[in-house]
Amino acid sequence: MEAAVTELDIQRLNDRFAIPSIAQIVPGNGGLPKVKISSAAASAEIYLHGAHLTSWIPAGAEEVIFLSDKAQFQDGKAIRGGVPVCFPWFNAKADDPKAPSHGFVRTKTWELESIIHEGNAIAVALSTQHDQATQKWWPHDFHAVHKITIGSDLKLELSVTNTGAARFNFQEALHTYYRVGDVRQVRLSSLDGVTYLDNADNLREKVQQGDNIFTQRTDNAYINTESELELSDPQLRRRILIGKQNSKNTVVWNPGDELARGMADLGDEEWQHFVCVEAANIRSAAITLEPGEEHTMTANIRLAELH
Ligand code: TA6
Repeated sequence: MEAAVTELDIQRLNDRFAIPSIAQIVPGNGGLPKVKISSAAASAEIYLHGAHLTSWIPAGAEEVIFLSDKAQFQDGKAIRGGVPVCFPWFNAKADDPKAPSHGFVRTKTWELESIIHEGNAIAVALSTQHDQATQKWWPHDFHAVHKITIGSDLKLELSVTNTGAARFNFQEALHTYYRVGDVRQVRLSSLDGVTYLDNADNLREKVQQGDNIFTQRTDNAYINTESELELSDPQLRRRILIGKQNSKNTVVWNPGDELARGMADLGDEEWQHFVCVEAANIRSAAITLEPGEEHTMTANIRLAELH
């Protein structure tokens, strides 16, 4: 159990990192500390819990990131929505069904490392590393940095370094929840022709036919694709362009009506207002790091007018 963060802790964080009238650390939901950014280019919120971005609003635009009204903000729980950081495994841990889904870093409190101007953007870096609790699940020494660059575009960079004496493999995902008007009206292109494993159909291998549309539960892990995708949203009258680097997989998820009803931290109708498009390296694309090696996966997100 991690100690609660006190007002004094928050004051000390602000003494070190705040940028007057642009970036400050404040108590968020559940009293969890969050970095609140409000610049000319955009506003955003990032919890130290899981280094979890929960909001990004470019100037002149509407919220781009979905956050469940029933999201839980407490130690040991993953926040439903935003950008969960999945590491060092994806979904259930293959050799331990009791292990936390999507790994353990999304429920850890990360250290704030820096908040700096980068052009017209603000870059927030948070880090975490192995400890006794993580080594219970995964016996490796690692250091991870999540650098989030908030501007008229959004950049997410997840860097992992092997700080131990032995090679390790890991899986990762930036499990981004994009806010949409009505998921049944959006189209995601272009994964046309890309092979995927359908997690809603016993991981059967299939090939994407045309654009993704969302009329039922979708849980697809696309293999060997580095394409930039476009999420067209007629109701919010915008496109979200989703690029990535050093990521071989893209995961596309929406629970649909039935699965959503069983999720305590998601409102019954909220499944209609998001789709997850995730830069990832999972399964056969898991990353191997020799001692001292580092790997960075990046997601680049920007808005565009509807065609
Ligand atoms: O990204 C798709 C997925 O792996 C789905 O299978 C579903 O489990 C989703 O992630 C949410 O996982 P969570 O552990 O956050 O409930």
